[in-house]
Amino acid sequence: MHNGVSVTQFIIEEQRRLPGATGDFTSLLNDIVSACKVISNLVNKGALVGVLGTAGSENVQGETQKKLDVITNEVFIKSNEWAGHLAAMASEEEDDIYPIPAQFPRGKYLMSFDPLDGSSNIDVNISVGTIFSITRCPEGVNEPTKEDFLIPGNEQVCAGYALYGPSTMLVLTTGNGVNGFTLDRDIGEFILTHPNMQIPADTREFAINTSNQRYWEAPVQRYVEECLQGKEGPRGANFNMRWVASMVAEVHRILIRGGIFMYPKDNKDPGKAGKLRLMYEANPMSFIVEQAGGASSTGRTRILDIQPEDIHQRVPVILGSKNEVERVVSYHAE
Ligand code: AHM
Ligand code: MG
Repeated sequence: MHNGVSVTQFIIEEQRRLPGATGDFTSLLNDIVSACKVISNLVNKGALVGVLGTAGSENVQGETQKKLDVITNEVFIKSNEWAGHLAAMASEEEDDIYPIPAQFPRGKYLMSFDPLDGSSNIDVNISVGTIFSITRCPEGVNEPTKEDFLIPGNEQVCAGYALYGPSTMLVLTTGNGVNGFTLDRDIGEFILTHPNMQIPADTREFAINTSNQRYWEAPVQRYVEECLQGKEGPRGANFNMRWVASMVAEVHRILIRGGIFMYPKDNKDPGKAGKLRLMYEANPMSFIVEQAGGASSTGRTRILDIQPEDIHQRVPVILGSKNEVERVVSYHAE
């Protein structure tokens, strides 16, 4: 027996407070939790179970897929397709949406996910994660198409991530704050360890891949330059820098101790608005960050207000401690 609150208990209690809740959503979350436990186990065993290395294929974005990208995508789909809660799924690793196969009942939710984010870190044994976002399937739609997924982030019902780090954690929001759960492997349950997570409004830590510096726009150049000047510069304070190259790990750090994360617009490839994907990365993370008191913007627009145009759309992302994000946004406005 454990004495903590399990994620299942937490969700059931949260749903009970909502009039008209059917238990459907609780059950969907249970399937997601199960998928994350399976992925955690695979990531944890790594080379012992032969899952490291490349798969020899490319995804729709033209990126080389890792074996674990492919395997975890399969795990997420198989865990979530059968129970009758979803109408369709969209994955970073799939060209098209995945409608629920005809042998299963269709439900009222749509789910978008990145089964293994930060996959360049798998082979070097650095933290990776899974990110997911749930929206309601538009009223009256039984055979959803790509277009039905193009719902702005501010309509998400739930967003979350699993972080496969020194411990495996699940962090969730249903629009009522952010809560973190740690996987207790001995009992196989995620236990509430980080209730009501809050991002401090101020920070002295930034995260950006500076190898792209020559491609950044002027406002981001200015912000980073001012941080680098430290005590002697206009900010009058020394800044620290981190870059894990796993967005889940960066967002988690920011939820724990504050910070700003940027994958900004740059002119490296004029065909791409940024690196990160709106549906699988930017929207769910922005929902979590805002629910924890932080802010999230492209530099010009609040991410949750963007009307998506394509399921694989990319956007610039600047998120984290509110006052720093607002500063970068104000530099864009000048
Ligand atoms: P992925 O979904 O293909 O793993 O790419 C997303 C990742 C993010 O987790 C991370 O913030 C970023 O890509 C790192 O990019 P870079 O390698 O350019 O620093
Ligand atoms: Mg990925």
